[in-house]
Amino acid sequence: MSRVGVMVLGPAGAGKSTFCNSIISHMQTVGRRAHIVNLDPAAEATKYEFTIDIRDLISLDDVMEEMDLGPNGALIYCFEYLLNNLDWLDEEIGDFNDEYLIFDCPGQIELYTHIPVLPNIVRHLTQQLNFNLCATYLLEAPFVIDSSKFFSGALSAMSAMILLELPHINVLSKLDLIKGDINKKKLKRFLNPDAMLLMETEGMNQASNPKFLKLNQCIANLVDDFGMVQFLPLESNNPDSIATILSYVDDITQWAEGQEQKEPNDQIDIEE
Ligand SMILES: Nc1nc2c(ncn2[C@@H]2O[C@H](COP(=O)(O)OP(=O)(O)O)[C@@H](O)[C@H]2O)c(=O)[nH]1
Ligand SMILES: [Mg+2]
Repeated sequence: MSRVGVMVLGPAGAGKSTFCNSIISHMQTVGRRAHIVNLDPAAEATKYEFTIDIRDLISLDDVMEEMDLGPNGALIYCFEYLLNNLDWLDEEIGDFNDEYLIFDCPGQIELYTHIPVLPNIVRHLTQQLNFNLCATYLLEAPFVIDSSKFFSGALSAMSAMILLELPHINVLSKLDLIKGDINKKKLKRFLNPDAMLLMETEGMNQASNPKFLKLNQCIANLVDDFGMVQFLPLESNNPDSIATILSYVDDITQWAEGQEQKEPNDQIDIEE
């Protein structure tokens, strides 16, 4: 029995739900069966229906009203409730063998760090339900091509990678919003970046406060050492971009043994 899935992670607004829809639409065109599992209790309606939906177990609005909590407190409550009722998830997932499950996750970082609910759910899926999972972590390209934000984004991706202990693919989303050859060239440097070079070329060695220089260098070293510096480009409405990312996910989850990966950077058109 093989169960395969992809966790779609990243900050709120990074394009996770849109990406989930693009994956399922692509899979349907190539004749593969896939389902979206919505783990975001605050999700809005999307084009494709959720096959499994945390909102059938617990609703964020109900929790906010009944427990008199704000949205973040209520979100944490919802996840703690899910953790205490994992048999609900087991039952919902039930017989989805040999079909792809796409887990659309909420973006709040506290679900990884303050109380490790997402890591616990991931552990349950991999250890109890025998899932082969791959994590995709989305960061918005227009945000990340500013080098100081690149490092903070890379750190958030790294903390998800460390806490979830899953094979991990970093994705730069909303590539279509990067306009002009200068920005596109800049983007290429961030897809496969040399952290130390970025420090120098982006002026981070001349931080306004010299006290931060050492901190900046340590962060660049850390990003470099972890070797998690590659990002795949994503344009949600471009089928080639979805196919490329899926080829990596398939490779990691061993969906299709021996499948050749496409070269991601070929997608960016730059007139030299
Ligand atoms: N231009 C552009 N906009 C996108 C893309 N992906 C998502 N968006 C937009 O970004 C916003 C947030 O997307 P959503 O998928 O809801 O983000 P989530 O909070 O991470 O699930 C929505 O307005 C989307 O239409 C993309 O590839 N390109
Ligand atoms: Mg969403």
